Amino acid sequence: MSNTPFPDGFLWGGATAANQIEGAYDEDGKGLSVQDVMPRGISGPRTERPTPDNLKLVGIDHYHRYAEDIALFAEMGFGVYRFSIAWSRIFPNGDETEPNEAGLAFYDRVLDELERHGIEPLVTISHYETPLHLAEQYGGWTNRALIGFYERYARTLFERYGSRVKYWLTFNEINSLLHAPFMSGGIPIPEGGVPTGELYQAMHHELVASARATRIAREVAPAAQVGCMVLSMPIYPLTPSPADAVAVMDADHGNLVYGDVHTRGEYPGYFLRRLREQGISLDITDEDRADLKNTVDFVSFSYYMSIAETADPTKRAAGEGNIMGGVPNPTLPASEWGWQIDPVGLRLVLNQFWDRWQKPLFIVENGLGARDRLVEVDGEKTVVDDYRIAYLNDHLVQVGEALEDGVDVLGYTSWGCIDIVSASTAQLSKRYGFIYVDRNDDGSGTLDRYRKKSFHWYADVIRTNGASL
Ligand code: BGP
Repeated sequence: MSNTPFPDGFLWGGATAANQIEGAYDEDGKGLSVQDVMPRGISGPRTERPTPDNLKLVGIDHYHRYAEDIALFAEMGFGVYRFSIAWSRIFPNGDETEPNEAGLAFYDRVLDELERHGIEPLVTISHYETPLHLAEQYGGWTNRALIGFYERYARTLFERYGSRVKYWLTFNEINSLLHAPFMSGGIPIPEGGVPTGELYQAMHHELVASARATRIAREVAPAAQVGCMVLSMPIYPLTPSPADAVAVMDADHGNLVYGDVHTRGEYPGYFLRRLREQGISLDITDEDRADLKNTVDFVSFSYYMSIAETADPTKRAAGEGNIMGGVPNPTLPASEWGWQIDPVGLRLVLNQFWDRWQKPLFIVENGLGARDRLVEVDGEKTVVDDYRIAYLNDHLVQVGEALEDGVDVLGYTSWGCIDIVSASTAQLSKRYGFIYVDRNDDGSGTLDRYRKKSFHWYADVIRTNGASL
């Protein structure tokens, strides 16, 4: 009996996103993305064009330091590394017919380094990085034309990298679109907000695009495993009243419909009722319905926190900067940003997704954002991040419980395996990494990298395949 529930071949690693790590926002022909005009993340207004206070313009300069960073990931023993390809590096405006070769060549170099170190790539095709031109000229994903642009982009990636990349994710947190239309769907937000019907139509376009990419992958890169990626958040009833249980079911349905469509190939009845009750009729063609039948090989998700729900909306509040609202759970502690810490919730959501979809699962984001302090220990600069070790250890123990429950889990990529710019706050002070990066919210710093205490802890976890937890 091995002394760990983690199976041989379990994929241990870390995750990042192009817009939060690379910088070089206009280098080698890259076009602007919606992120380049979001200097405050989802916590503040967009700007017309990039402003110097937008930390993502430089990020942590991974565009030039990728070899050094990947060598550090290899030092921890990563078996897999999740990263996104910046759509506007490949198609600067998004609607061109020919790709930007310099953009493609950059990711060739990243894949070369990963191969050198024997690290499996896990590629996110679209991670909140819609080309700004598609947002401004077409209205983002509310426009059906984006399906064709995304198809061309995905086909280009599968043709170029299909023999080197096995694991693909179509959209990052595809279920965030209704909550963050500009960041997630490239949808410009007018004064009165985006009409709900247009948001649901945009959601439909993304689901069709995801399914078409899955079909293209099967044609062009037969060895590829294509997954959807959703933001998971277990929802507990604030009281045992049936009304609160119904409130939980309704909130859960708002999240689960994306995984349902990706695994069943059609819209579930509860979703069609939701549209009917709001008087929304979607433009769904017969071709769309056929496309949606191209279901995924696995389901991946991010997990940070759980939330409570109640039939009494006056009790609603949300953690600062998190995409999904909800009601604070009085039984749980919270991070500095109000994200409630619930390791057991990860076991619950693994069981819920496995029971519901019976598809292999991949945890592609989990981590603790914190204000780390760089100190010197035995002459070395480091961060004594026992709080992050505790958070990750507790969550990984629960992954082990879910494996004992019989859940099929492919792997785990901790979010922000190196300090990068936060999506919600667009700051660097909300740090997640096993590696500290010397860059501050005012843009100052040397960009030097330093191993935190968690760097060595995680290397042990990987070396022992979880036995050291
Ligand atoms: C998820 C995004 C990631 C990452 C993560 C942490 O929603 O997929 O891009 O940013 O949130 O959130 P934050 O960076 O806002 O702390």
